[in-house]
Amino acid sequence: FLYTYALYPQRNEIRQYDSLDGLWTFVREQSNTNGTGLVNQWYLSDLSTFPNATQIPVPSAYNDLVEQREWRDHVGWVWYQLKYTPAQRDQGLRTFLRFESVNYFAMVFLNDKNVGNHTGGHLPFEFEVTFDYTKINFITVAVNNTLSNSTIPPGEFQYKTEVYTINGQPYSVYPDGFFEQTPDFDFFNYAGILRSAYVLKLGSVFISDVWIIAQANGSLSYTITLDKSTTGLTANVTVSSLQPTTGTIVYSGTGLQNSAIVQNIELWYPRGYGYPSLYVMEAKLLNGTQVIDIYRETFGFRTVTWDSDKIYINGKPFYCHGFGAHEDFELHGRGYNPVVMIKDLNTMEWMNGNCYRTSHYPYSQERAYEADRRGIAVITETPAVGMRLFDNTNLALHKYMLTEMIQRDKNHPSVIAWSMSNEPQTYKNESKAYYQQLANVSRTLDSTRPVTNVLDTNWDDDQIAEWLDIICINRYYGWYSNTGYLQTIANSYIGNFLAWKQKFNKPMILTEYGAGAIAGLTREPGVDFTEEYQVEVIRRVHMALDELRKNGTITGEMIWNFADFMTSQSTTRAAGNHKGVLTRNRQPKMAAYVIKDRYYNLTVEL
Ligand code: GCB
Repeated sequence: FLYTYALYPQRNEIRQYDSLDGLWTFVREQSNTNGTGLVNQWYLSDLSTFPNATQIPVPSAYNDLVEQREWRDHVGWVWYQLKYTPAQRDQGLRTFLRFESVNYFAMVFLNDKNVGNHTGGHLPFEFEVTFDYTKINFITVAVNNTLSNSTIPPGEFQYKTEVYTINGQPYSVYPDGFFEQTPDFDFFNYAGILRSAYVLKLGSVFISDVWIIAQANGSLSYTITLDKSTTGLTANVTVSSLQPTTGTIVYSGTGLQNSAIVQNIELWYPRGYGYPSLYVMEAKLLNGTQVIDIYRETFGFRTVTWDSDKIYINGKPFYCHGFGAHEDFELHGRGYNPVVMIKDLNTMEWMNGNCYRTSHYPYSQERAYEADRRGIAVITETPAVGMRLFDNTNLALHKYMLTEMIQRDKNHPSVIAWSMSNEPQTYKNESKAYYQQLANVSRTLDSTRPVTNVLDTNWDDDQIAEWLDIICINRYYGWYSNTGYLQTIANSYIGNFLAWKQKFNKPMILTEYGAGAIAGLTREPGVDFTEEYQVEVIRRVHMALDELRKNGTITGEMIWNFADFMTSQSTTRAAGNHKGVLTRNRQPKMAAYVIKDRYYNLTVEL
């Protein structure tokens, strides 16, 4: 795997980029034809001349933009192409094609050349390219969304046949080549170029990474990495406050690496605990007196610590009350949309939430910057959901994804923990060594944040809890078990959490609980899938959480889910998962008001 540092694109005095967002030519291969386009080198053609060509917006999933079932449920290759004419004035700059997210496997071509490939749906990648300045260039991206045992997240892929013999003649149930693709996770496998794409234009040597570690005691250390090792270059670095006393320079220094104790800083706190003060580090790369690159990164001074019971931010016990969520919306699916992102964060704040988990993949980096600014604490999770096979192939890919994620998000003060995965089958013995290695990767890269994993195993069979700093647990008492028996809910939670606590004595967060409710479906007394039942289940869980919170067993809670979201089809899902306290359109169900009140009271109690 190729590691790219992939700093978030920036335009400034030195750096430029072109946005590649907009309509791209789009051609879908037949489902699972095993690469007709590659065999026939489609990247050599102008795809807009193909009879089945259409246009699809970037960023967006393609699945919900067409009426044909085969498009929505497509499994296999699709092709994106854009004609790009580079500006003459850019000759002499180094250029990179950058994609914030392509799900799942991407092969990127510039004209007749495969400039690079990337595996995994929700993290950025970039490849250096050489444009032809004398003509129109073709940027082609072939995307494959097929899931298997060795994709992360995994899925089942199975060809199916069933043949009766009727009067001596074969009678086949399934059409030729019929297959079933079943994701091992509970959300729709939206595919395509899901986030923005860019042409980055940089100088002959540039800043490829800035790693900032800033703690509550004012200690600051930074490392600037260049894209290639170059002697004789130096850096001028200043740090100034962004809010609330904008512009005050609190540090200036030189060198690609340095550290200091900065006086009189204002700390970054999650909302409810203080102000989320941010600073900006300006790194100027110098060749003698000539400025050859500038990168400005926001960050905050804050320290995350933990003991056996709690998480602390800047030494204050932090109780997270928030949401499991999805990047999911009508029409564009998992495609990035600033409108949805801002509405989501505003609605989280309206419900008085102070945290969320990026279930079940890293969210857009735009959102991480917004969480910094708003003071929302985030548990950032890799795309590993539903892991069941713990072999070396998956371990290598999983380590790669964890590394890419930490590389991308390390400077965000809002990120308070790294989650290695969601609900892996960690009752299996093989998971033990696998997760020990992953936890080591996390700690080696970033010793300033706790490492966690979201578990649905139990205290008596889980193999990996011992490697975790924080134990995150998903539980659905009163929904998947004891459905309808409200009186059993509170004790189920209390008993289960106390048993975990007794065995591992670590801080714990309930990262998922809840019940499905179809908006507008009501019954008194409530039954499953009514708004009343969702409220009743949630209230019972809150009774348990209050007890567990007061006796120090848990350090946080997150309702599943912030909003309804699309899944693949199943008899337990009605056009998606309805455990949202909001509808998919982000309008409140009854449960939203219960959460809003509870989170208000939790904020007031601080
Ligand atoms: C879980 C999963 C989540 C599902 C949820 C549910 O435990 O982590 O992805 O959507 O349960 O609603 O079943």
